[in-house]
Amino acid sequence: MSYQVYINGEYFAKEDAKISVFDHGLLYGDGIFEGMRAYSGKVFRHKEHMDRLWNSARAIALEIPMTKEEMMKAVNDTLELNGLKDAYIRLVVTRGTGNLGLNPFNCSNPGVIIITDKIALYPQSLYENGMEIVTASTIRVPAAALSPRIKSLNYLNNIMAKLEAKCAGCEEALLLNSKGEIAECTGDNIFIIKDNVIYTPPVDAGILEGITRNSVIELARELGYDVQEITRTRYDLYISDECFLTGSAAELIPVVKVDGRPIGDGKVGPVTKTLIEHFRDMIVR
Ligand code: PXG
Repeated sequence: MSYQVYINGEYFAKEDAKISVFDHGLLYGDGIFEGMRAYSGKVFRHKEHMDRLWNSARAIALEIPMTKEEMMKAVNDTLELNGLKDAYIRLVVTRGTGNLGLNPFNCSNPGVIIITDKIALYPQSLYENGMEIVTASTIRVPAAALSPRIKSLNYLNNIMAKLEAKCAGCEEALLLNSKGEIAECTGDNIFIIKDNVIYTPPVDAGILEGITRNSVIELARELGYDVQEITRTRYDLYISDECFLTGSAAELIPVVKVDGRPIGDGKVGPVTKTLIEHFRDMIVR
């Protein structure tokens, strides 16, 4: 089905939504993005996504040509124009059109793109029965090379790991950092539960600070769980009772097998179930 896409203040039918081949977003992956969700017409953690986008922009010295308030309005207008209440929103800011050559200062006019669409989640069966993941041999790009906190258009690191997942017959892969510690999955953060304590890697492990991750930490603490943001290794994962992933697209999804080994008893655990239930209450579709 066709819908309208926002590009630099104008709307185009999906088929006609095009940008220049000289945009450095395409030529060099020079740009940033956000993936957001709307539930019942309201963007989930809208302000937090704007703050992260603006921080990503600042980190790559990219000036977003509008204010956060204007951007939020553009997102809401695009949702409304397309008659969407429950949706996935892809917000992209590119460096803009330049010439051949890396120099970002040769680019004029950063490009702002807003795509709103129905969301294709993982199959429902994975939410009920849990998913299987594998550890990728591709390590997460170290912060000293390119901070994973920047949600940049350079996703090849993640895509290399996603290829490993798909080749192993899985939907997701776990990336370790250069120290061999657990970082995150290709498009999701990871949580591990042992003896009723919930663990998730700290931002310093070299991860994207997920908006869903942060809201699940908050939610779990409100429910009285002990949540610890500390470094974990695969040892901790292999001996854990439960595991789940978080992301704007995936929401909360249980993991029941890693590297061919069952986690706990290989079934979706009680803490994960409780959190999924409360997360659903929080988002109110
Ligand atoms: N880690 C990485 C590397 C991500 O890209 C997350 C964690 C979760 O963050 P949020 O803020 O969404 O809770 C992400 C974001 C997709 C898709 O199409 C998903 C993401 C990024 C790009 C595409 O499934 N997840």
